[in-house]
Amino acid sequence: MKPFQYLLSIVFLFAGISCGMRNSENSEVNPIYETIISLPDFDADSAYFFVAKQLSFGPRVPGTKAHEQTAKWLEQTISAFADVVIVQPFSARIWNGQTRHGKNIIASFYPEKQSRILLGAHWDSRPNADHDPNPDNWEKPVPGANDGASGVGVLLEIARQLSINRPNVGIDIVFFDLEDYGTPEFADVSAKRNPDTWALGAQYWSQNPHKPNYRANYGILLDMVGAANPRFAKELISMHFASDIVNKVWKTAQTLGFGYAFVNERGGEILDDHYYVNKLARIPMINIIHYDRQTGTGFFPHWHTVSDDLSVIDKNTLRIVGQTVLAQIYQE
Ligand code: AHN
Ligand code: ZN
Repeated sequence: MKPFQYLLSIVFLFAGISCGMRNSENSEVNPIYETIISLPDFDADSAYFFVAKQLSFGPRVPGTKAHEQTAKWLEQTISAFADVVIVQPFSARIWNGQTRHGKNIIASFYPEKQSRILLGAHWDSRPNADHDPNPDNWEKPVPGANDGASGVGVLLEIARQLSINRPNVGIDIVFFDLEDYGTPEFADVSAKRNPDTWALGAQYWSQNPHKPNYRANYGILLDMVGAANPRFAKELISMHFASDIVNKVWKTAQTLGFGYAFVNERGGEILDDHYYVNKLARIPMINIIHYDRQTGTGFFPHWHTVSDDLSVIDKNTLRIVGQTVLAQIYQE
């Protein structure tokens, strides 16, 4: 894996000089007119490998051996890239009153820097494929290739890039656990009334950050960022708490040529890890999440089915999301 670099040149053209740059004798361009930002090249093959590796353990359902093995591998892998890694164990009550044990995994880069960006994704997979067209599959786990592993895969590749190229800001990557243990569709109505059964790891971290008084300028959550034909509309909880960040990140994506996916449209209101980070930790965090009204569920076609496996992953989708987040980080 070569640390490819390319230059993103943003040339500010001012009225009056826009037609005057062809003069060969007087060809020195005033450097203030040209900002050159060196932008690392996101490696989608590397991100894809990280997604495939997560799936190789089996569904990362809390309480299973696959979950335990994945936690170990995640900690090991990100430790090779980060300055500090903290594993945060916690217990949480799930929708039916039972207890589950989870682990948030937090990796910090340049921990001495005051100015910080928080990146997140959930690493657990859902125990119930309750949106599968076949009811026999509702009690089966979701492989969670797009729903979970895609965001983690993109962030692991970003972690690798951060170990090679030093940004101006500090970065914290949080892999949230127990995002996807929310009340299943087949539960009775009274159980479904409690919205706080989702994002249990993010709820815990937001009330117990890995560092006391932890602050970040803003956060970006990645959820379902690996399926084909991606459509990232501006999610409404993100717009409520951090519209300036949403608009900034979408503009970055559009500048890179990814406007076909990062559309200037309002999405749904999606209760996800970022909601609790905004509400409880009071850190403005946005969610980049595949949202598509056409599919019925609002999400990608295989959402919460047994078919959310490696075959749904599109390397180009991983690339455009990863490159967008990298561009945002290295512009700060
Ligand atoms: C709800 O369905 C309430 N929230 C979706 C959050 C989610 C589930 N993200 C991935 N899986
Ligand atoms: Zn899910």
